[in-house]
Amino acid sequence: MTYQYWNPGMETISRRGLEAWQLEKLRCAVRHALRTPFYAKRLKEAGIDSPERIKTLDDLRRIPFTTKHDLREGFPYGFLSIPKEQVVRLHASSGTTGAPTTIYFNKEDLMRWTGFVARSIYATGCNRTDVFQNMITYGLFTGGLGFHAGGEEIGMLVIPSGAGNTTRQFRLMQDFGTTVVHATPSFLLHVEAKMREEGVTRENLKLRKAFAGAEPYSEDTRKRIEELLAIDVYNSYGLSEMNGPGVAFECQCKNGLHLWEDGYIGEIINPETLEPVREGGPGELVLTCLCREATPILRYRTRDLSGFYNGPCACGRTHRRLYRIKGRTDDMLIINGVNLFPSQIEEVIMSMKEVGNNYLIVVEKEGALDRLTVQTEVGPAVFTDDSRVLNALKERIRKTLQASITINPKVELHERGSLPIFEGKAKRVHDKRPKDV
Ligand code: DLL
Repeated sequence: MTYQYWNPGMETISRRGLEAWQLEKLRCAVRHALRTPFYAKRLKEAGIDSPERIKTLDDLRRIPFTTKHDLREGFPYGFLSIPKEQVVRLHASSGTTGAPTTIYFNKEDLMRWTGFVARSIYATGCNRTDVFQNMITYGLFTGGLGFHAGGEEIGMLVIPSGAGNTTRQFRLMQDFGTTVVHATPSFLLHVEAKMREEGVTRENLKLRKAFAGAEPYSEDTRKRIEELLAIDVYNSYGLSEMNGPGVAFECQCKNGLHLWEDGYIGEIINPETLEPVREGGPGELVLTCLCREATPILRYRTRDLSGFYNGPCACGRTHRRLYRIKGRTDDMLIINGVNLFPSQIEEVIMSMKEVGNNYLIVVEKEGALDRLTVQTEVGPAVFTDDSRVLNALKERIRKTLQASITINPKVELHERGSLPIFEGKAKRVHDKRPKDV
């Protein structure tokens, strides 16, 4: 296979060259950080009162971590390093789990971010002849405008369709010959189910590729979407605190996500001891943004669980690859003392062919104990007059889950299309246990 690079010099730079670049950019980031109310205090307390205190990349570890809590405390301007008149855009988290957090950009910040998204899209083999339908939420969420700008930078025809409304999405795909889409993996699974319902066949479409991200999903989910839609699916990782999408992305080898290390420094730590994890992980990903002036963020604890692959990638890029994100440390459920990530349940469900694309995880209190219920959709063939078919499948799913997660779940089977649909990030876990227990 031949590989194409958007920025060949930077994507294949030697590790030494990359580290020299990172050191220079880290000093710039510290210079900008010292101009913000938050870091002026935090960095000086840590003895870093000027960028010159950063002598080597190892000095990064002298910088204290930044958390979501810090960002909330700093709302609205505690992390702003430039005069407000120079800010040209802001993005914000929804604030559904607390006070909102806001990231500001100046013009150059936006250009740099766009460059990383363009580089990511190009790494999957797309070019200016592609027609790109951006089926994700526009607005304060970074997925819409971030991908939009990256696609335009490459010269693709970008259709800003936004999330939802599958009927209109299909019409746009057919009218304009869409070759690439971007969506959450859960919306892509829903698209496939809707295609069947609306009689749209793969042959009616020119679709070849999809970028799927913004939420965790398993390798089996990727395979399922690829098989059902006959396309290539590329994993896309990012977070608003680090601009948005375009932080790490899969290349055509689909074997880990290249972290764009000229824009972001990645570390993997043990979330309990906060010490670095050897051999690349697994552990919590910590990121330092090297490519934004308006809102510098240093050593941000993402809460995302990942790690680095060893060794080079066949594509020739020298930027290290992250494992598929398994989940967030704060997503972990403790069920009767056993730790469980929702992704472990998804892995089992998606590996069973007869189980549908949608599922929910419900946790309740039953007396003193926790009760886990997995609700999942199955095809019409199971709902016959003979309840033995249904019960046999239910039992098989239960046993397979129990063997994998060591918890005995209750399994409920639902008809296709009856569980809630998610246009944005899926909310698959309903933890109904009282919060103070
Ligand atoms: O989700 C940015 C984005 C937009 C990424 C479009 C990819 C595509 P936030 O809303 O701030 O930003 O959410 C960031 O989503 O910390 C992860 O927990 C999760 N996440 C994002 N991408 C992935 C992925 C955007 N590929 C949070 N796999 C992150 C697993 C992901 N989790």
